[in-house]
Amino acid sequence: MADEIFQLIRKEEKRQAETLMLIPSENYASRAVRRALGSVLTNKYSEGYPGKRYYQGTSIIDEVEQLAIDRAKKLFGAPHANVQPLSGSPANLAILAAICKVGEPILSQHLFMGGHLSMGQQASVSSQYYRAHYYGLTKKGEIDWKQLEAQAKKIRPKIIFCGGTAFTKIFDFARFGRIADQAGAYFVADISHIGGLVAGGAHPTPKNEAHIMMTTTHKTLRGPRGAIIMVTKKGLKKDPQLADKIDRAVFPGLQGGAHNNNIAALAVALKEAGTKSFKKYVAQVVKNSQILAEELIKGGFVLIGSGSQNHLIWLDLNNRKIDGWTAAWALEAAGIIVNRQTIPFDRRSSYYPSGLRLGTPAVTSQGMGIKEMVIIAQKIKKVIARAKKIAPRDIGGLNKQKDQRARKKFKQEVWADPELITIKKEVKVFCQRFPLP
Ligand code: DSN
Repeated sequence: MADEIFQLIRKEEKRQAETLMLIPSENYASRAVRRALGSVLTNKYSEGYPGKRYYQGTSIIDEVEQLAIDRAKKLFGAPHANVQPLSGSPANLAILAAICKVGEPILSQHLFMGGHLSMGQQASVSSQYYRAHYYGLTKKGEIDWKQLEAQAKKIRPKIIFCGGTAFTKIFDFARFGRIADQAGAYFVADISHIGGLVAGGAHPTPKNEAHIMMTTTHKTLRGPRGAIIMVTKKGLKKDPQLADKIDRAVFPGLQGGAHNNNIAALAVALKEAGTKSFKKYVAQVVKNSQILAEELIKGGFVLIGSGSQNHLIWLDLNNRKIDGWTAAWALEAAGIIVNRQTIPFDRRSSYYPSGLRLGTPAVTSQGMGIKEMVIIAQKIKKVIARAKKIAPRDIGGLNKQKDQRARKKFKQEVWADPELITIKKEVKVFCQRFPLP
């Protein structure tokens, strides 16, 4: 009998194949990427960088990492790339450590307005080491430029971050760059969500406006889990030592041995991302997201930003009289996987927020197009209407104990709802037409 873990992997394969993966930060890596991830490169220690290692036996690892670096530099048009960060949060911490002294001010998009924990949010260590200030979004889902400009003037941050986990518009990198320049700050563009779109030309690049670009590698870029920190020409002009500072902050500052199997898989993904078919793929991701957004609006949903200009759709469920937690569990029971998300000026908590976040990178990797987006929007509408009908009244009420009891009951019973079971079966048949890589 197979080991329990292999049985669980089989189960997860089945789950992924039979459900609609609409979490905007997830994707399906290619077989070639997964083959490199599962390779013998995981056996090797290689602290240091190509040509300067603290271990013997690293000549091949040097070639692998150099190839990943060269491909990253070429794809994103940056003179320096570090491919060792284990993920986005450690990458942002490395950037902070490279640029700021402990206690210096930084400025980033607020977590509840789509920002990311790692850029100085309260629950992250980054807020203990640096004096974090925030800007938000307007009700229309635009960057609140007035607030950002005022904050930048007032606090003179060392870094202005742009990017996070939820934003549905095209980033105006030039405006971020100008504000950072006027404040004497470094402009760090966290393009984790849109890394693949930038690489494939479906979103403008910040390479001329930012001093540093950071992207995770497993979202729209469709690689293994990890991150790349890139120093731009502008960054090197501001500080010729910036590339060295970043490298030293990653290793030995924060990390030890590089994850060589990941770096190899990243090199494979970067090659794939340079192809014509990847360009086509990211263009379709955006088209699909726009259509899905339009169909949801037609279905009566309110979208932050009134649509989608990238891969991400941000629903405000207030007019549906249901919260994001309840909607997300009902959708999962129907085989549709999304995640809950606070909305700008949310009156609820981040655990039980008012919104949902959806995205099209994964379903587009499966080969779905416009026709399928129309069907997905209809299914989402049906599920949320059903969830509203079957959710106990006490959910979201003022009585905390009753609320918790009602949520527990809902989470247990939602799987047995006949209407949701029927939709789940339909979703399974629908997904089988689009096999995973
Ligand atoms: N957790 C990621 C996301 O889902 O956007 C960000 O790190």
